[in-house]
Amino acid sequence: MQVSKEKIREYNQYLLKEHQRKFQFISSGLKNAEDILKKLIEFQVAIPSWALGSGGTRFGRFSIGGEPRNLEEKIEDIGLLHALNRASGAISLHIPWDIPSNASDIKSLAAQNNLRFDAMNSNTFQDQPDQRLSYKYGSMQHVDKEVRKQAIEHNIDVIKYGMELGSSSLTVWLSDGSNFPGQLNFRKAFQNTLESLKEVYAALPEGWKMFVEYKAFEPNFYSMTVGDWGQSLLYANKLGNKAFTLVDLGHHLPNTNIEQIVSLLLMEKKLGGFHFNDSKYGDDDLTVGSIRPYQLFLIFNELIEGMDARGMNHASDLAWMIDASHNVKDPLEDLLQSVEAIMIAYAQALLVDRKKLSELQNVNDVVAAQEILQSAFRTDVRPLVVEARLRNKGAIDPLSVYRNEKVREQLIKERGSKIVATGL
Ligand code: LRH
Ligand code: MN
Repeated sequence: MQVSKEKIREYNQYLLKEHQRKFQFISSGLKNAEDILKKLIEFQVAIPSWALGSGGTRFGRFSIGGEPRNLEEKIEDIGLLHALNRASGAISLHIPWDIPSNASDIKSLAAQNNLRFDAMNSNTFQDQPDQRLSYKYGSMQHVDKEVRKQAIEHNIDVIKYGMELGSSSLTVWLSDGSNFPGQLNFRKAFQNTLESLKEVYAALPEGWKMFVEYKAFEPNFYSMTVGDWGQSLLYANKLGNKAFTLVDLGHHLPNTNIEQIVSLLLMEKKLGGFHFNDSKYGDDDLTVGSIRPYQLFLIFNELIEGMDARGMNHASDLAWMIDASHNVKDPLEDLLQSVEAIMIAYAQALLVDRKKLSELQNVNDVVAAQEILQSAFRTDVRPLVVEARLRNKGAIDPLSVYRNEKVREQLIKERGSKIVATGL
């Protein structure tokens, strides 16, 4: 289902005056409004192909209806999101959930929807029906060389799909680990995993990157073989300069200072990208910014500080991806909210007077330094985010257009109410 530019312009008419009043108010108080707008317009977030249907937990899954039945419909749904917010211009595929039936058709359909392919994701955390060897006791860590070989070959296949689609990076998240003391030799598990990753790394085409995603627990609950940023950095350093760490916000132990991790990984030139979501307890995969918006702002604050210190391009030098699961919300509404939260946190962090902050840090003026950050976080930057979207031919209020156009109802009519999309 599509929402045309004309339709979006019509909806914007009603909200334009009020937006211009608010935009005038905030931009008149800013020296760098145009620079911030330019950065917001360029900033694109990749949408996970596995999060376009209703998610679930082991306790249950509640269908929303109208879920995409194939990769083509997933691309259309993301195309719709992008038409509304003009900040969702990329799709991150998960193999084998999204094997492209015909890569060139899929590539042109994505282009028609102004979408590019971001990182490809491999899957050695499930056994596929036609799979020879099981990943029950892990994949790249496995004591059996044949199982490791199977996992390596799968990742190389994923790279091939990505090359056909124009992707240029591979995310490797390994569910490998152990549930009980004594089950695993940690050192051998690390070395098996490193040897396996080296074979995948060797298969990376020119210009490709590998992202090593870490996770503290689940589905293993005693040890994870890529369990934290330190272990991921160890792998990335031992693999080479095409390998980087990937920070999924939900993959940390409670109260972890993620913004400090981000700052140090950037300093080490080993931060590859993000899986944005939010959580209160574990890997809850909730809407971005819905639980800890200040943490999200602090992460963007460190990102801008670190990226500007190295002259990096905010929009293209790191991989910006969402990784969420929608148990009670309409997946498309949830993703619209998540992209909005990311743009707001980025805009707030762009307000920070870094020169002043550094001067105050150099004289240990703790109160004034904190006030610099909190006044940026307490600034309503939504008119800046809306103006960037408007200049990008998007909707002033994507969620209300989505609802007024009765998109979900239409999708249910078109696709039925019982469809279960591939993914989590
Ligand atoms: C693991 C993870 C990983 C994906 C999966 C869908 O928790 O974050 O990034 O492969 O979710
Ligand atoms: Mn993830």
